[in-house]
Amino acid sequence: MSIAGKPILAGVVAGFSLLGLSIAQANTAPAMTDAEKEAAKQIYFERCAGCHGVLRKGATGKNLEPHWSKTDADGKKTEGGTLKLGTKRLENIIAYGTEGGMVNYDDILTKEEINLMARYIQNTPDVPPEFSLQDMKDSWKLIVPVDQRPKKQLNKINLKNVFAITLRDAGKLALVDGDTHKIWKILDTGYAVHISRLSASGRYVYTVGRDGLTTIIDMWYEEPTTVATVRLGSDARSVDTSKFKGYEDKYLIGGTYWPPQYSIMDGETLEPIKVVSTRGQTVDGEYHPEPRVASIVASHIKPEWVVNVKETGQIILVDYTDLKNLKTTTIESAKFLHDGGWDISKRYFMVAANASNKVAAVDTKTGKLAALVDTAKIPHPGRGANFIHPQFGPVWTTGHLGDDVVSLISTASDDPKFAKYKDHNWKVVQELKMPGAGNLFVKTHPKSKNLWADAPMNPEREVAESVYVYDLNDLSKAPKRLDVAKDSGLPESKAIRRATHPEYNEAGDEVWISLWGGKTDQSAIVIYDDKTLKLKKVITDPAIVTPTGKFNVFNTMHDVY
Ligand code: DHE
Repeated sequence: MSIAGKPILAGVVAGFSLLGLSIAQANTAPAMTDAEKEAAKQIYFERCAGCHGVLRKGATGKNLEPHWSKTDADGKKTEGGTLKLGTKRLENIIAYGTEGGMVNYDDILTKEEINLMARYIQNTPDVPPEFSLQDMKDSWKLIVPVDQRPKKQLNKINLKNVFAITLRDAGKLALVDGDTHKIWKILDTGYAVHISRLSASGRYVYTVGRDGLTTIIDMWYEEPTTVATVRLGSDARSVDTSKFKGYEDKYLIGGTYWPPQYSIMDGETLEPIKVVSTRGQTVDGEYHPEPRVASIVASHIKPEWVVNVKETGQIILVDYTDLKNLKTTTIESAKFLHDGGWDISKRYFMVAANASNKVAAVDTKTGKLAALVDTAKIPHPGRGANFIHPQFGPVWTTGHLGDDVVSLISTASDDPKFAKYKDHNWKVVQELKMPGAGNLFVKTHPKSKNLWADAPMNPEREVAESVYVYDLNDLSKAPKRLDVAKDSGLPESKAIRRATHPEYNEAGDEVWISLWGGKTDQSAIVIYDDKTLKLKKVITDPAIVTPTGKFNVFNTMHDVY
């Protein structure tokens, strides 16, 4: 594993360049059998497309086309490509990673698979088929029509404190009762579900798999039941519902990586209604054929969704009051847009433009960009964390994949009591030191005095298996390290078990952490008391396979973070 800013496998990485000089550069791609190509295509989709793109034009990851050339603003032409790098060098990069942030795959892929991938990416990219509204309609399965569903809640579970937990490599979702800490039900979903979001009423859970399979689960039955599914495309990451008054549970929107588009569906049945392409111009004025839809969020103050388009750096506000005559506002920001969340007032949406080391703040009241904030390297907020800083007023927080800090950004407020902080708005007002780079998620809660940060992508086992807790009453203090792997009581494993995605319960007094082991390792959900930071409970079960994201119903419904 290698993360910018950390001296990882330096000898190996230095070896790459020496090796690179001595390798004869091939002009033609290595031959592959049809069976090899099929196997490589699947691995590419599961492991590589997220960062490098289906067309391999690069985003978070580098361009992986066999040959590319570009001319910068000064007219300087540069050329490169996987053919120039050759099989040996590509094998080394895939196996050991790079200092630029490419992770190592030597503990995930076999030597043969690494060789396969090194050869595959020297061949011309396969272009997957498009996916039309008609394709969506053909994939749609209404398992239980609305009039045959329960008319009232048939179970006694406190639905607001249920956690929807992604079991990544199992292709399943666990619903866990937050009051009793007992697994309520494990349901089949799409492959490697990315996120779950809640309907405005809190009755339905929506999930989307990387394979684009979207599922609606009804929690009013005695046991949670999947009532409809639909496919959005072949590669997807985001969904959200319509949350504005009068539109509760009416619509669902989903964003796809492939094809690059967003789709609008009926919120209770998932019946496809509309598909809109995001292909177009980047903020730099170039045409992009694969601008993928990253985060999507529903506004609470307008009948709108905020749709963040990764490669173009354009943020689209989609007004859902009249789907036949769809009104959208396109806001220029920076590349490549990824994840984000609301500020404390829920007027500004804060989204990471990770390759630009910036966070864009969108003013959803005026429909304009409020600011582009410079930050440390590769901000990765998840949805971020909001609190009132004693010196700087309201701040929104992001961690960084590429730097060893957590950044606090001052956000604007309509509340006159915060007017005195105006000069700080849209600036990083404080950076909290982390033990290294590789953070993915931060979290706090209005009732808490703690800020939690993980570091699952850090190459050091000790760091990746722990979480760090800052005391909001005294941010000058170093964070407290909680060794989640050790606290889980599980036997040591060869692979790193990454501690990730802190999530509060409804009351804001417990924090749940996923201990994300390998597919065949025992994983766990480790729960801490937020006040004492003492271990409260370990949920472990053979069914808890590779847990990653966790979404508390109440906090997700109301965007509490
Ligand atoms: Fe995520 C959110 C994309 C890898 C766990 N991830 C998101 C969002 C996007 C995204 C666009 C925002 C969705 C939204 O809010 O609507 N993630 C990607 C990738 O492209 C990437 C880098 C590579 C890939 O192939 O998918 C990627 N993500 C990962 C992981 O490896 C993680 C750690 C484990 C996993 O389950 O795959 C992971 N991503 C998450 C989680 C969220 C997320 C838990 C939701 C955070 C939240 O609190 O809302």
